[in-house]
Amino acid sequence: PRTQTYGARALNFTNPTARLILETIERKKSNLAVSVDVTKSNDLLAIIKAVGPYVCMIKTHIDIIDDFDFSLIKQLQNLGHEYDFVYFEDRKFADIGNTVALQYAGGVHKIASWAHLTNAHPVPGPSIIKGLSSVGLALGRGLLLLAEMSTKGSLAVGSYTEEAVRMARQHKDFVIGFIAQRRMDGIGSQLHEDVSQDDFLILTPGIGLEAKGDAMGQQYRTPHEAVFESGSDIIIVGRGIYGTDPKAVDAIAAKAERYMAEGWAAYQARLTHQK
Ligand code: UP6
Repeated sequence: PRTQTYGARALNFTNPTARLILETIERKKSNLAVSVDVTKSNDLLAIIKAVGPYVCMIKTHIDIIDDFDFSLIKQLQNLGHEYDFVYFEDRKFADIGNTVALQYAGGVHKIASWAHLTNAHPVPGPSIIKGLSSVGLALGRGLLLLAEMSTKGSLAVGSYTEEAVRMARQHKDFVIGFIAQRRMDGIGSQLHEDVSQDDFLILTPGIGLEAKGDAMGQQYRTPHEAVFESGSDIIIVGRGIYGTDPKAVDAIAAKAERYMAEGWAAYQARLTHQK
């Protein structure tokens, strides 16, 4: 997968969301996901409009919206169709199967009804996948496991990361990839299982061209480091794009275009250069 095109890799998956993501990346020539972590609906919508042309994916934290009303979802979906991207709700589920199924299907946000993709911490074990897939699989949704985190002192390392890969391999119909800082292929081969047919999407947060981190433990690497050196498939960029002023939409669009270009150049370099 490291040296296969996104378009060709669509055939490695049966999950419709995985295929949709890979086809969208190929169509738009963008492996950029923008994480829009703002608290007002209007800012969220305005930023999505500004970055829409440059992204394959918008990542949300829908539970931080102060003025949330379910009518926002229809507006998000309209933008998704207009600009041709998918939604990833970064919910980071972490509870027992029964509870996560309720959280995923219901509550105020009804995540499964609109988010193509969501994610879960592997900490409860395989039952969390069972719970979420009981809701999402029939809807054609996809799940990522958090195999690693971008933060200083993360506990998601070593055997924890390995077990996340093992869990994913047993549920390939629904688990389509990982939140991680690098490809997990090497780990797969340490499991003493046949991993030759594996393909998982690697989505990498903690990406920034200017800052090296923030005051709360976040750590940044560049698109080139993530995609070319570490084999990541999708770069997730938040504050590096919408920065300090969520109203400056022209500057936000220009930054998105720059990250898109960097991410794509790193991918093209990866296809042609052996590391
Ligand atoms: N995120 C990380 N690191 C992880 C997992 N998720 O930063 O390991 C998420 C955060 C935030 C985004 O919840 O929404 O990615 C990163 O935002 P930033 O680019 O503004 O730092």
